[in-house]
Amino acid sequence: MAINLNQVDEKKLHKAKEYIASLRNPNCAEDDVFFQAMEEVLLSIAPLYLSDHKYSENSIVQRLIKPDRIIKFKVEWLDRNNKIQVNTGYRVQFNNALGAYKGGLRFHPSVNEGVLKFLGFEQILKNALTGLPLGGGKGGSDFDPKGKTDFEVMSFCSAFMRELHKYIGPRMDVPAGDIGVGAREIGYLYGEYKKITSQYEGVLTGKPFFFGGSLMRPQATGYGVIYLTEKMLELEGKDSLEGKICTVSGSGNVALHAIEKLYHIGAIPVTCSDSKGAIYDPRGVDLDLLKELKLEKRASLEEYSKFHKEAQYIPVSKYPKGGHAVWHIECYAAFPCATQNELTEVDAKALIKNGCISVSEGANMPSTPEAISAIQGAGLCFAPAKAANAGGVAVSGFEMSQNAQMIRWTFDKVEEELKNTMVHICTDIAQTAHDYGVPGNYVDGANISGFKRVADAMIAEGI
Ligand code: NDP
Ligand code: 2IT
Repeated sequence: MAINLNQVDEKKLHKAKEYIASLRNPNCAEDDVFFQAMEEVLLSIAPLYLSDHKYSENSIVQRLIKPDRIIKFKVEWLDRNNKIQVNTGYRVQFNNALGAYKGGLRFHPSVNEGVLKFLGFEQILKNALTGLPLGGGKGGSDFDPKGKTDFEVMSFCSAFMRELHKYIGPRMDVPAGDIGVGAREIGYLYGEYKKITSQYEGVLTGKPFFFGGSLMRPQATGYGVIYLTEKMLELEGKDSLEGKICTVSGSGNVALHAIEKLYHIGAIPVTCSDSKGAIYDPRGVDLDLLKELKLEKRASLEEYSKFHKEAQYIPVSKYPKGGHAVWHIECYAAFPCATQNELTEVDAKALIKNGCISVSEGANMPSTPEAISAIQGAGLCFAPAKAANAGGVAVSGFEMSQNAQMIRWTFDKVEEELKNTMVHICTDIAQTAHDYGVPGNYVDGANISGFKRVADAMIAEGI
């Protein structure tokens, strides 16, 4: 049943908004990001929820916003001096209405329960949008891989898996990578899982290719963002990215592959960033150098300007007040690919003023609510994370299929399926936005489409 989101009883909507606001826990700052993610979704779906009573009759909102369980554990590991170190590990198993819990692991000092609840909640709807049988979850640790030796990372990963293995399985919960967790970490985690269980099974995705990983999984998220953006621009009657200046933030897995795909299609990505600063290279960033610095040497971006004198390095201390340097550079399209809340209202206004026409979220929730409002208010195209970055988890789903069947897809096959998936997600959310009376609003389109799939499954499965 499609309803016009603009024609819902104002009084009921007001009450719904009061209920949503009451979900914020003022005594727990950690939960702010979780509330931010939840509020956006609940505001999008409120008119649908109020009009189609099956959702309230089945208490869907109350059930959807509570994780099935949060597993929290101590991780004790040995550092290079044989000293015992202690971190906290987590797995948030949020919702498995559509399939096994699925979502990445983040290793970063900022990880806490609130961050993982926000990521797990987003993951439920993102995974639903892929059309694959995947539930939503997320996990990780406050462990910081930066500055650690390979041996220390291995020691930590083994200790982490010694506890996590009790709660995961190829039909139960399948973790993958996220910030601070790439092929190296997945390799160590998988090795330990196999030692403990003696099972060769697809319990993790993002594995290196030679022991069961899917071709293209490293590229999938970044490439997927660009495929979806190209489709969105086509649907919205805008010029393609070919020949256009683009700005990208981050310099990790997602950012590097978004930059790579931008080059493939003839666009000119001129920026990237890390947690210490940003690079602006007006001729287009040097991707080979970036890969060497970030993937091989794990160095700071400051090194980049030693090789390219004409490039500008802007340290975080020089960023505009309340903003981020990358978004103040003129561009046709912008791609935030680093972390949450890295694109503020100040940044959004700069993008709009400089003539940017499109923003696509490669990272999870990189734009603040105020930034999204400004971007949509000014009529820019806006592709929300749960749609734009779904290519990573989609190829993880393909990896699970390949592992279950003991087969390997070719690079071309994975790429074709990824492209189809991203185009399908884009047309689906555009159509949903249209059907519900908010054409061009890809945020509402994604939230409603994902919500309906999960909620309908929850209703069909009962309690
Ligand atoms: P990586 O660890 O490979 O890279 C993260 C990048 O973001 C680095 O450049 C890092 O800089 C920067 N960064 C991390 N935290 C901060 C911070 N607090 N402030 C400023 N910069 C920061 O991670 P990914 O590329 O995998 O992930 C990037 C984003 O994409 C995340 O939001 C993640 O959740 C999302 N994502 C990832 C997917 C995947 O398949 N990997 C799939 C879908 C979404 P530095 O090196 O200095 O730390
Ligand atoms: O945020 C994400 O979608 C990911 N980090 C990837 C999850 C996955 O299971 O591949």
